[in-house]
Amino acid sequence: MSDRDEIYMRRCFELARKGLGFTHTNPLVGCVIVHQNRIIGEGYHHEFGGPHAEVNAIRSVKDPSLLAESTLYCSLEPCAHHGKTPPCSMLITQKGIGRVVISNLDPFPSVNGAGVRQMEAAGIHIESGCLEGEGFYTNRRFFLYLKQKRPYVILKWAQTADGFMDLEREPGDPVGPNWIAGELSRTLVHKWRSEEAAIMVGTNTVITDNPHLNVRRWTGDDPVRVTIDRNGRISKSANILNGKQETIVFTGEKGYYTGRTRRIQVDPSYGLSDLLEELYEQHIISVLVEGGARLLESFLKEGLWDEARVFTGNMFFSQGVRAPTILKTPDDSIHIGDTGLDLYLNEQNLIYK
Ligand code: AOF
Ligand code: ZN
Repeated sequence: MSDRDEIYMRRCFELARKGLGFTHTNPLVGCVIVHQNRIIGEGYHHEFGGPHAEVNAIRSVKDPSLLAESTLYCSLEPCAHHGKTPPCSMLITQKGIGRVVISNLDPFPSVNGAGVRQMEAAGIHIESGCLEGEGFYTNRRFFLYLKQKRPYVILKWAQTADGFMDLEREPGDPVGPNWIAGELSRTLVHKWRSEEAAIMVGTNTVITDNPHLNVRRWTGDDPVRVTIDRNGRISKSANILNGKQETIVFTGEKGYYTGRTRRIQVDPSYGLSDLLEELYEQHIISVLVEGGARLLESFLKEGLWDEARVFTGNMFFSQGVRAPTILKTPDDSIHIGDTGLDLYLNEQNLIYK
């Protein structure tokens, strides 16, 4: 594999990421077709159920007679199964494409190497494993969901410079949520909400903040709202129960859940891993956990997290609700205006095997 191959594969990842928030539970896939070192076609998977990246890339080529002398780059192994669309491996073979470079094999059980085998049997030269670490990172939600049978878990919180997440507040307190991070960070959080399949907060956060948990400062789909209300403490008039958005409530109480607000029965022994298993059953590929402190701590304690995004503002509270701590150095640190943003990856879960 050459440096050139890596350049084109990076373009595939760039294209793939355009689908973030729209393709779940399918992967993010980008595809580039190159003829004599010139890109003659590009495509990506835009939305769940839509054409695959390879189909879009092949369709975009103006002169199909060049395909036989071209290389097709794809961030994921072309599929070999008849799903919602016919197999891409067959299309590539029919078009007479001579060389295919891929990053990762597709862990989806009905593909998983079959795409490569089919194309090889047709005489296509295949090279796989090009930038496979980056490919895995691009599709980390998809890989983890299929292999661990649970959603990819992203923890998010904002803390003061002295490590507090909030002041001690009571329900209905006129103070309202103390937004610690800046305006731009709030917008970024709405973008993140649009990128994940679900968003989750604990009972106390619903009671004290009465959040809507929708996408307002960005465009895109609202995530499925998820909360736990073991003993039915959440008021029926809470925004989260307004039926305007798909919502799942894990509760021991029966009653008022109808339409887009679904209830999942829990008993006292029900833990976070049970909850994640159930979300997997509900086809939820990823979840953004936005608080409160206790829920975030539980995910951290049980090692049931894959990524954490922590804002640090400039203010000092001196007292209040302590923010969780992660005992490792951040994998990346940037500034969003005057707010710090640290990114932590849980390497234990993010190993490409
Ligand atoms: C995609 N987009 O670009 C590629 C995919 O139900 P289907 O027919 O859309 O098939 C979905 C599976 O196909 C998906 O889980 C993945 O394994 C494979 N490849 N899927 O949605 C793409 N290349
Ligand atoms: Zn396909």
